[in-house]
Amino acid sequence: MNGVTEMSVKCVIVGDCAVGKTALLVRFTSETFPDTYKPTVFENTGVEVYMDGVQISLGLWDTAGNDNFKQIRPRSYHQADVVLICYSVANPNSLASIQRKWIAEVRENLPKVPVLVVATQTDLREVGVHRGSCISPTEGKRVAHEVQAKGYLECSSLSNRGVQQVFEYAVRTVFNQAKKQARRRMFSINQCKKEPGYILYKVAQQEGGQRTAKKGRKNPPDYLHRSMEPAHMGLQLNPETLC
Ligand SMILES: Nc1nc2c(ncn2[C@@H]2O[C@H](COP(=O)(O)OP(=O)(O)O)[C@@H](O)[C@H]2O)c(=O)[nH]1
Ligand SMILES: [Mg+2]
Repeated sequence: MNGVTEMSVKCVIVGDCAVGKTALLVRFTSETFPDTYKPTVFENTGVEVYMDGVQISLGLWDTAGNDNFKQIRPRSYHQADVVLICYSVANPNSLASIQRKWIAEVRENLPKVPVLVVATQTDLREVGVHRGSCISPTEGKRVAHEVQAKGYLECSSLSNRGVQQVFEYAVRTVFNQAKKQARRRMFSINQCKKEPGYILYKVAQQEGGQRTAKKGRKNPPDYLHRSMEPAHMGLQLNPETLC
């Protein structure tokens, strides 16, 4: 390999409560679907991935959507490279929240960082009580366009559709941004191939296809390990108000 071939990408995931943010991250990082609902306060994890021959430490920052955690979220936004704003196709309020709340909060903290709008729980278009009343891709794309998102993706963590593509798109977006701005803490952008036919490999898959959590986390940088417990922040938390 010539020159620098590593970079780090910090990806933050936000959106209303229960739209499936945590399930999306769990599906991507461990290739399972969490079968119990566990409210998120503030968590981050990291995976090593490859794209276009560049090794990427992809930091994934989960957040709690509840407004009780508004004061915590700026810590998640700090130095983010890309933000995923999620809504559930079965929950119109969660789509409205993107325009009413999320884009303003993200822009206040990260005026220039690329944002992607991610539609979750798309399996509910086909089964269950919401079938027939779910939000269409056209409507989701319209909102993404209005908030000037860099992209619109759809996925289902339950049926494992579109999940990998969400993170490929996120990393590619950061690549493109880095190429354009030739900026900060990254790497020699000349190492980045120009053709769009990128492929994102997790290290686990690159190294022989055995899926173990360990293989997917090869020496992530420090910040990927850091976990911020609410107790450390002097916050009084009521478990019933978490999401
Ligand atoms: N049908 C369906 N349910 C999902 C999907 N993703 C998450 N859920 C469910 O939605 C609820 C909230 O998920 P969670 O990931 O905790 O949402 P968060 O609050 O946004 O992190 C849980 O009961 C999940 O089982 C999905 O892709 N399809
Ligand atoms: Mg969560």
